[in-house]
Amino acid sequence: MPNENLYLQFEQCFRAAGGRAAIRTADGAMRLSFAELLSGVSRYANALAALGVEPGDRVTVQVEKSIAGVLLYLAVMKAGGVYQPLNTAYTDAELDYFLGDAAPKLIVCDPARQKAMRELGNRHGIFAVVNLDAAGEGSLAAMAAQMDDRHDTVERKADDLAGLLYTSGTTGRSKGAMITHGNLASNAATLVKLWQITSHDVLLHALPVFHVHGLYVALNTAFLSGAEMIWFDRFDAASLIAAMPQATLMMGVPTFYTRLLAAEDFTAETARGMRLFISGSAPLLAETHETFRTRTGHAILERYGMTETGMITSNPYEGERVPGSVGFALPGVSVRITGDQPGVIEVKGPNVFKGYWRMPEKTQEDFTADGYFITGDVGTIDSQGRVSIVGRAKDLIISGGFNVYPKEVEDVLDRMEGIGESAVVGVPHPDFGEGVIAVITVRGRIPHEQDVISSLSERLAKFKVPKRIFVVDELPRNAMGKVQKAELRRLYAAVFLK
Ligand code: MLC
Ligand code: AMP
Repeated sequence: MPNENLYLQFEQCFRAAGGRAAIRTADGAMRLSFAELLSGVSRYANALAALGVEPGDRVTVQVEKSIAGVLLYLAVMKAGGVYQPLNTAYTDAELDYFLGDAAPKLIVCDPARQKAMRELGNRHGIFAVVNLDAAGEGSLAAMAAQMDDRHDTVERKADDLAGLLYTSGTTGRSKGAMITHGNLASNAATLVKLWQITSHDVLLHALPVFHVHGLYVALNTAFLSGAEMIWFDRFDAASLIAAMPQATLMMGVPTFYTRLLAAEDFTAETARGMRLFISGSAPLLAETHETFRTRTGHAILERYGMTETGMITSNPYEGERVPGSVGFALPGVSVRITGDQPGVIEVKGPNVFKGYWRMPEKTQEDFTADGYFITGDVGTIDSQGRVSIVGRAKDLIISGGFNVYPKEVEDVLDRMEGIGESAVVGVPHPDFGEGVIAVITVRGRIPHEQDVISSLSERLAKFKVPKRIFVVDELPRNAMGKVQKAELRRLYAAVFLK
C-alpha cells in the first residue's frame, strides 16, 4: 500500500523548489525557503513524537498566526496526527467544550494562555501543554530547535484523519468535522488546476489559519504548487495595498474586498501585476464585484465551500465570472437540489468529510440515503449548471466570514439574570456583510446595553457577541409560537446602515 499522507506530496514539491522563498513577510525581514520549510517541519514532527503524539492523536492548537505555526500544522500531518485548530478569539468557556470533545494528546497555545489551558486540560486528563507565541518562539519552538532535521513521514491512508475542525450547529453544540488526507489532497489538486496556480505565483496570505479558507484553501494550494506566500498576521488594507505589486494572487472574504475598495489609494495600478482575486466564505455582493471590476479591471472569482466539504463550486478561471453566482460544481464533485428550486444544496464527492467526530447520529441526519451531504444552504442551479446561493435553511449568521449560530448566543443570553427571552439575528452590515444583533425581553429593570455586551464577552468569542442589544416587550411570534426572525431582520435592517 502506498503512503497516502498528503505531506508526501507537499514534500516532493518543497524539494523541487529548494532555496526559493516559500513564505516571507512583505518587507523581507522574515523569509523561509522551501528547503528550510522541509527541515523545520521535520524538527517539529520529531518534537511532536517526543511529546508522545502518535498516529491518529489529536493536537489542539490555539496560537496567533505565525510562520512557526505553519511548521506545526505541517508537522502534525507529517507525524500522522490530527490537526485541531481553534480560533484565537475563543474564551475559556468555549475551549472547555472543545478539549473535552476532541480529547487531544497535546495542546499548543500562546504562552499568555498556558496557565488557563493547563487547568482546562487537566480537567479532561490532558497533561501535555506546550506554547508558541506570535513571534514563533516558545517552549515548542525551543524543543523543535533541538531535534533532528530528518523524519520519516508517518504512513497514512487516504481515509485517515488529517484534521478535526469544529463548526457550530443549529442546536448550539459544536461538531468536529473529520477531514481526511484524501479529502484535502483531492480538493487542493482540483483547485490548483482550476485556478492555474503555479510556482510562479505569489499569494497574499492575510486570512486566519484556523479555518478552511486560510488553512486548507490557501496553504494547501500554495504547498502543492510551490507558490510563494507573502505573510500577514492579520488583514490590514494598507499593508496589502503596499505589498500587492509584488504579488499575483489573493484569497479573501468579502470584507477584504470592501475594505480594499474603501481605500482611495487602491487603484488599477496597485493591482496591475495581479493574476487572480478569489472570494469566498460569505456572499460577495454583486455591487462589490462590479465596483471592483470598474476600479481595477479584475473580475473577482467567487467560489463556495464549507468546513465539511472543502470547496464545492467555483466560477471559471477562463469564461464568465457572474456576480451573484458561485459558479459550477468543481470537477469530480456533484452538486444537486432535490425537489423544487430554490432548494437545499446537496453535495457528494471525494472532498466531502468523513462525518462528525463521535456523533454518528448527527452524521447520519446530515447525509441523504444515497450519500449526499446536506449543506443547509439554499440555492438554485441553472440549466448550464451554474449555482447561486439565495439563502440558508440553517439559522446561521456569517459576520466578516466568521459563522455565528444564533442558538449558541441565545442560550447564553437566556441564562443571564433579568433576561426573559432572546432572539439573535443578522442584519446588513457595511463592513462585515452581516452584523449580529440581539432582541430581548427583560424581567424587571432594563439592563444597560454595554453591561449585557460585556457579560456576553466573558463567555463568547468577540465576533459572536451582538454589536447591539434591543429591548422589546414581546418577541414577534407566528401562530405556532415560533419567533419570527424574518420579521426581526426586517424591523432592524437599517441599524448599521444609518
Ligand atoms: C473582528 N470582530 C468581528 C469580526 N472580526 N466582529 C464581527 N465579525 C467579525 N468577523 C470584532 C473585533 O473583535 C473588534 O471588537 C471589532 O469587531 C472590530 O474589529 P476589527 O479590527 O475591525 O476587525 P479585524 O481584526 O480587522 O477583523 C475583521 C476581519 C476578520 C474581517 C479581517 O474578521 C477576518 O479575518 N475574517 C476572516 C474570517 C475567515 O477566515 N473565514 C473563513 C471561514 S472558512 P472590539 O469590541 O474589540 O472592537 C469558510 C469556508 C469557506 O467559511 O467557504 O471558506
Ligand atoms: P463554515 O461552516 O465556516 O465552513 O461556513 C460555510 C458556509 O459559508 C456555507 O455553508 C455557506 O453558507 C457560506 N459560504 C461559503 N462560501 C460562500 C459564498 N461564496 N457565498 C455564500 N455563502 C458562502
